[in-house]
Amino acid sequence: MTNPLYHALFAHHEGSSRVFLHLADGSMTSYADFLAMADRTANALGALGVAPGDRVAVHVEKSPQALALYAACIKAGVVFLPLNTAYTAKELDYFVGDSGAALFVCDPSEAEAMGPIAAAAGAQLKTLASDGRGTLTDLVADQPDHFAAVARDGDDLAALLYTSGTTGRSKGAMLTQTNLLSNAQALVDCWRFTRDDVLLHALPIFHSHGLFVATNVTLLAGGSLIFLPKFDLETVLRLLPRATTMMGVPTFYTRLLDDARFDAALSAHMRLFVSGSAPLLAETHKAFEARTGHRILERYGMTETSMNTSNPYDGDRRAGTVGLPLPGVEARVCDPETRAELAPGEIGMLHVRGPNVFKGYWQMPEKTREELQADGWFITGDLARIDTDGYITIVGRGKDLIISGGYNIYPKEIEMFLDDQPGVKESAVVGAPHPDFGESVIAVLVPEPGETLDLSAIEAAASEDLAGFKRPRHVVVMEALPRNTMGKVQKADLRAQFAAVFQPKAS
Ligand code: MLC
Ligand code: AMP
Repeated sequence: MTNPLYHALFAHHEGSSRVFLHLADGSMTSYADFLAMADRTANALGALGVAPGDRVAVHVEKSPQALALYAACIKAGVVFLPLNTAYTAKELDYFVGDSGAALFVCDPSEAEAMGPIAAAAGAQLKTLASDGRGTLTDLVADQPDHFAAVARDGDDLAALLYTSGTTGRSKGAMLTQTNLLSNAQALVDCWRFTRDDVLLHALPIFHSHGLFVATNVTLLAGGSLIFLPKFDLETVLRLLPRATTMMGVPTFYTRLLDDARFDAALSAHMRLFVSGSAPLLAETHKAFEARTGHRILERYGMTETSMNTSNPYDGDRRAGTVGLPLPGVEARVCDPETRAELAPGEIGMLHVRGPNVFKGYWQMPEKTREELQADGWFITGDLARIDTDGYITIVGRGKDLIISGGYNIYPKEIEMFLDDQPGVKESAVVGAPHPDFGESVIAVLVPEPGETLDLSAIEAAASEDLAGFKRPRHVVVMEALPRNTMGKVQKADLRAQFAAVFQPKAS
């Protein structure tokens, strides 16, 4: 009987009085207390009839209890399905239904709205608030402190993470115990994590970066987390002196650099800053080094693969590159059409293979076959170049995708929504450089002949249906979209036309 992921991440902390979580208010949670909470939560899952292999959909704010639910799912062999807190009821309806979740845990404030969604999917509904209260917690409180780990194979699912797609329909990436464990092991090694590390954790825990990278790495190494509800500049500046490491999306680093209080003295004791989820501009890398003396370590990953490449801990952290493949991970650049491997220095589609690569898309065998080849190579959708010394540079995207503040936005999904709005004949959605979010969303709308669009009604509908981070930040009405002779919309033209929309105006 074994459960490799539970054993590697959690079992060695059982009974340990060492601190695992430092909260913003100064309170702390020991490993022993955290694991007792996880065991009670696992018993609560059992009491609800949630069985190994079942999915638990989780739409809650970041809290120690929410993290304990993750640990409980791993221990109980239940598939953890975290959902972005920004998702609207309409978006959640799809995820809960598609995953066939046995249990849906949501914030108490949304319980009424989520009732019909859970009922339609045949899921039980429980609540958990950011302060740890809720109907799930009430049930957890009555449970015994011990739960025996459920046996799992490395190939069993540990988590299901939805990622949007170019067709507009989200796909559930199935991540196994081995996927998560092999990646955490590689990162602990490469980034030299130890039990002395204190990681400033301001990322959400519903995505790969905050959950599988920052949290799993810390658990495996036995360090602790300064566990913040979100990235709040004042809190980060206040608590940074207590940390040894930090992980973030590029927006974290540009926001820090925008504040003069962030200087060499404040980060003198830090050993590592890691960036990922979106391109870190070389100029940010350089400005960071000039201000603090630290060279940010940039790595590259995806929901489907966790982390693939990293700049080296020792050696050249090359600005503008994502470094070298992690141990056990292979990377190659191929012709997007023929899939023939290209020579070093040539730009093409990046493929990766290794124990980190997911098992496939939930109940989408065809989609899985399109992107995950039978020989294990996964087609990332990112355009890259591999230099002769092995360094990889992501030069663009072969997929139509906007990354805003580390969140992925697929234009197709927004276009499908906009095309359905009254008076809209067609639409095109493109990204443009944004000083805070890296990129942000522009919508171009074409009205039906003779129609005048009610933009405020469209905006109101968007706030009902689309998560806030996906909503267009700039809307333009045009008589027609630019098309080539084949009739294909020329998004590159639109991107060029609106490239400066979010840039600060010269005074
Ligand atoms: C929030 N808002 C955003 C946004 N985040 N808009 C665009 N892009 C974003 N990323 C909007 C909200 O809808 C709201 O709009 C307003 O900003 C204020 O919300 P907030 O929650 O107070 O925002 P803020 O705290 O400023 O959040 C920005 C952020 C956050 C960058 C700190 O988005 C964040 O933590 N991003 C990290 C994402 C992440 O973890 N990605 C990893 C994916 S895994 P309004 O209109 O309602 O006022 C992955 C694999 C890998 O990619 O390689 O790691
Ligand atoms: P997600 O689907 O949210 O996991 O996002 C994965 C995508 O984020 C990748 O396919 C890349 O396009 C992008 N990404 C992640 N890390 C980096 C990075 N360091 N540089 C450039 N793009 C990145």
